[in-house]
Amino acid sequence: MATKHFTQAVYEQVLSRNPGEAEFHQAVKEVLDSLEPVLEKHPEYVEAKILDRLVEPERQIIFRVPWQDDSGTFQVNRAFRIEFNSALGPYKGGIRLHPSVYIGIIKFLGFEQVLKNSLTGLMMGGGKGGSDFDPKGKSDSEIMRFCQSFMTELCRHIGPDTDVPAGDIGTGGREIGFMFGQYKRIRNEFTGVLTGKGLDWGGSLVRTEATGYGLVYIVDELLKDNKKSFKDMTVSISGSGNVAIFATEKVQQLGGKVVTLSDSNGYIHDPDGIKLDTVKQIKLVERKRIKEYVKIHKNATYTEGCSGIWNVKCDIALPCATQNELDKAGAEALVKNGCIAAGEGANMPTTPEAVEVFQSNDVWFLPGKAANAGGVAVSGLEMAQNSQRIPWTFEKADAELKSIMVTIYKNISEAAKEYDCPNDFVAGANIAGFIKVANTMLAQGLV
Ligand code: NDP
Ligand code: 2IT
Repeated sequence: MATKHFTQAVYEQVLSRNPGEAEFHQAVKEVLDSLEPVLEKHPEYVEAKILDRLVEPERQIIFRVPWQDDSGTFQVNRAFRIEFNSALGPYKGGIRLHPSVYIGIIKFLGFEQVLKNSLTGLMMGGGKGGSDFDPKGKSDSEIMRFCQSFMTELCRHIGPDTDVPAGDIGTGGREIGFMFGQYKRIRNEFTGVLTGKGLDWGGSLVRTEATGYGLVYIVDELLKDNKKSFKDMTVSISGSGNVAIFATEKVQQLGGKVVTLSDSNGYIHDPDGIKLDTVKQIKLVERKRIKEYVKIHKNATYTEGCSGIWNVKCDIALPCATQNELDKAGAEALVKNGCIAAGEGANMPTTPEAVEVFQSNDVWFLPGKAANAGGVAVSGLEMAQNSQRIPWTFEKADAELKSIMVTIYKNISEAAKEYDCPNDFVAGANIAGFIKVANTMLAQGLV
């Protein structure tokens, strides 16, 4: 089939142009596989080389970040900003600070972000940034000096109408504050150049909670569509950062019971239901490890290592830590224990083999670019409030978030039905996200 040959050629080009970037290859392959039937129906996309252009970032910036640690020693990190696609608006996407960061991770995240941002219905292109800097164990002063040096270089490439970074793994409110301060100082501008800002200086209510809440809103919509709800559901969540904490909060508000959380060292299981106040104190206030939890709640257990978390019996699984954390064995264990749905709070936490296990066992599976879009959606609302110079109430931002997540569910379900794969939300999200970007790229000419 001609179009099959066409996506194969695009994929081969991606492999040869981006050697060794396994996560980027994985993200592209999943999308290209979903788009075969779309290309059959739309030869104009093939002719205009939309896919060839979509997989090649518009701009890739790699830079050095020198900084001084508390002992006076000079340190050097490597940082990236990939400005992937600006068809729908300024580049938009988070900054990841984690020792595993290299260009393949940032490209995969930037590529996902293009389609995710399209799904939100807001005017945002896609981008992503980050560094191999490890914030763990660093003092506030070290974090500040790193963030200032990082922004000293990045500030020349970004702007409120050009590229608007935000948080991701390792980048939260503290880091955004230091980065914003340095941008303002160098550029002499107080603008909405970053999202996830503090509430006193241009941040949006609900942005902190948005990714976790949005994840639960979209899974709730899926459940309602199938005459079910979170009430009395047992939910397994991985991670214990921003996304995991606020997903837990919303599940609990809707009457579900969250029984697990984790970090990169291991996981906790509390059969009585996670006590979120304890988790917030350990993670957000003390910045300690999740295993501290079992010192306080004696019925809970801590297990070293992460993969066993998916052996805990649950109705719904929400992986909220990092890429490829839920593999085939994990998915098989979830299926065996009667899990009915999985939603990705993290970006690409489920391996392709695990997705296959879910789909072939009729476990509803919501992919990250739809399920975790609530974070960037409220970032888009923060940009709107910054432009208006008027903050919205919590209720207004939360209602907008909910409405965006419900609309995403509707759009991806309809796309899946239109392309004869009902309930394949991976295909639905890729197709619905892609079509808007593709039509816009056609309209904007060869750029
Ligand atoms: P945080 O830094 O707040 O938390 C990350 C959590 O994941 C921590 O518990 C961390 O444990 C764990 N984790 C990180 N790396 C690994 C690893 N290699 N193996 C096991 N666990 C790991 O980040 P967020 O909660 O913001 O992000 C979590 C995921 O959600 C990421 O995939 C991110 O891209 C995605 N996401 C985030 C959004 C946001 O608005 N923040 C929006 C959309 C998606 P440890 O402390 O041990 O490192
Ligand atoms: O992966 C993501 O969508 C994010 N880390 C949030 C990006 C943003 O710009 O809010």
